[in-house]
Amino acid sequence: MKHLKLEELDSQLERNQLSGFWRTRVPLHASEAPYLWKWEPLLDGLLKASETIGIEQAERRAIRLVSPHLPIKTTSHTLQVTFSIVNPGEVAKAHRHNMAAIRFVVQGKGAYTVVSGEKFFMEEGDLILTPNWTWHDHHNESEDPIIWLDGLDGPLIQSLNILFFEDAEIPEQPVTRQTGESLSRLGFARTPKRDETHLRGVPFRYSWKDIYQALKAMKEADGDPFDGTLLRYINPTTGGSTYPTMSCEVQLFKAREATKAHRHTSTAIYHVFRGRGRTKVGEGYLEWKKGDTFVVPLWQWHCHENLSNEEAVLFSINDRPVMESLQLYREEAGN
Ligand code: GTQ
Ligand code: FE2
Repeated sequence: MKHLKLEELDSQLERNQLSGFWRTRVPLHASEAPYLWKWEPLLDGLLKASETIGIEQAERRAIRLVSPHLPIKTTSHTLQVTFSIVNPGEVAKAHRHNMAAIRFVVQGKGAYTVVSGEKFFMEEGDLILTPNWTWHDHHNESEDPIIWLDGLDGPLIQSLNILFFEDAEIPEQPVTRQTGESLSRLGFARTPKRDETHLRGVPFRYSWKDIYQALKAMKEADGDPFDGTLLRYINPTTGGSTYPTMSCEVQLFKAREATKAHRHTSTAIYHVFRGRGRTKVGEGYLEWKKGDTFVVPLWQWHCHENLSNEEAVLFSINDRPVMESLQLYREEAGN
């Protein structure tokens, strides 16, 4: 038998859409650099956009946080954070998509989002859920602009090539439920009726007043050595994570509190709701204060420190539910 040269073999395989394992190696996990977006240029951009871009001109008047360390324009490889501004009198028209989204209110009050026929009013610090495939439109009938953080599992959904999106036929969906109905129906007790769509997460509002009261009450107990006083926003119908793709969390650090380092296979994006401090990621520090947003990529050692004598509060979203459901979640404590 004629001895085939390696190059000839490779090109013969290539012509037939085949590839020998000796040619390429599958890339292993590559550690990714963290990044922090400061509040001032973001706020400036939002205020300028609110003057120059009509709400009808863009689907949403939102500004994306783009990591310089990723091949696509997104905040992390699984999660996206954008900030939206809605002026008094404006309506951001109804649509739905199979990305799950959250709104965390940063500035303003009295606006509302309609999700699946229910109005959810927005005050600073409130968290409002629009689960995958729920209709949602935003309204501002207050006197002042409102700004909120949008968190989405968009990059994950895109990477699975399963992103679907629909505009509603009418710009404002009809309001068919009482305000507060979801809290009454799901927040305290539940009938045993099964509705599989609840597994995707439920339209819901977690009021800052209630969350802050819970944080205050917990603060007296010992905090977590890695996370301070931390709350997870659970799906009230399952007791599980906010969404199957995303967990929302909030944590409080007491004056000068410093946490121990750990690392895990989930990626988190943090928004500074109150206070100032720093987070050590790998060998570097991200210095943060109110309004800043930062990403801690997976498997990076990190620890937090409150640098003031006031309390500090971080709101965050992460993809831990994805890693857990795929049996890929792993965590290590530092020294
Ligand atoms: O408000 O519905 O920032 O669908 C990105 C996609 C906001 C929204 C974003 C969205 C929305
Ligand atoms: Fe949306």
